[in-house]
Amino acid sequence: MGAKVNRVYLALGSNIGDRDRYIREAIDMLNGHEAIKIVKVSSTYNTAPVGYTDQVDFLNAAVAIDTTLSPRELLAACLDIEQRLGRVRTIRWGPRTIDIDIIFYDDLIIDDGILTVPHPRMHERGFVLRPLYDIAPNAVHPIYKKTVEQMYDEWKAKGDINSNV
Ligand code: GSY
Repeated sequence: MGAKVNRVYLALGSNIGDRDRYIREAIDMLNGHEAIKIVKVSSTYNTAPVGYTDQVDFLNAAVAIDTTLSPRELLAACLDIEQRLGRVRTIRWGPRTIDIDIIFYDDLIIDDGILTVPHPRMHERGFVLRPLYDIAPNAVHPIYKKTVEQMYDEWKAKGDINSNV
C-alpha cells in the first residue's frame, strides 16, 4: 500500500525582481518534487502590501497540491525552494523573492511551535483568500468551519480600502 495522498493548499507571494518568474519557478520546483503533484493553479494578483506597508506591491497566487509528504517534510521542501530562489530573511514581513505558506493540509489542525496550520491569519488576508477562492471556494477551514467562499465574502464585506483584490 502506498503512502497517504494529502490535499494541501499553498499560498505564494513575491515582491522582489521578476515576481511573475519567481511564482512560476516556485510552482515548477514544487511540481518537480517527486512527492508533490500540482493539481490546480490560481490566477496571479497584484496586491498592496499588508503588515509592513513600506514596500512594493506583491504578486500573489495559490496552488492545490497532492502530496505524500508529512506537514513537516512539506514545510522543509517549501523552505528549500524559497532558499533556492534566493530568499534572504532580513526584515520580518519585509520584501521577499518568494514566500510559500501552507494554508490548509487536509483538515489537519497543527500548532507545534514550528508550524501552524491552517495558516493563522489566512482568513483576514485578501491576498490569500482571493487566489484560494479561484481554486478551492468550497474548501472548509477546519477550525472556523467556514468555506473559503464564506471567508472571502466576509473579508470583502469588511471593505479594506487599501486592498486591490
Ligand atoms: O505572508 C506573505 C508575505 N506577505 C504578503 C503577501 O504575500 N502579499 C501582500 N499583499 N502583503 C504581504 N505581507 C506579507 S508579510
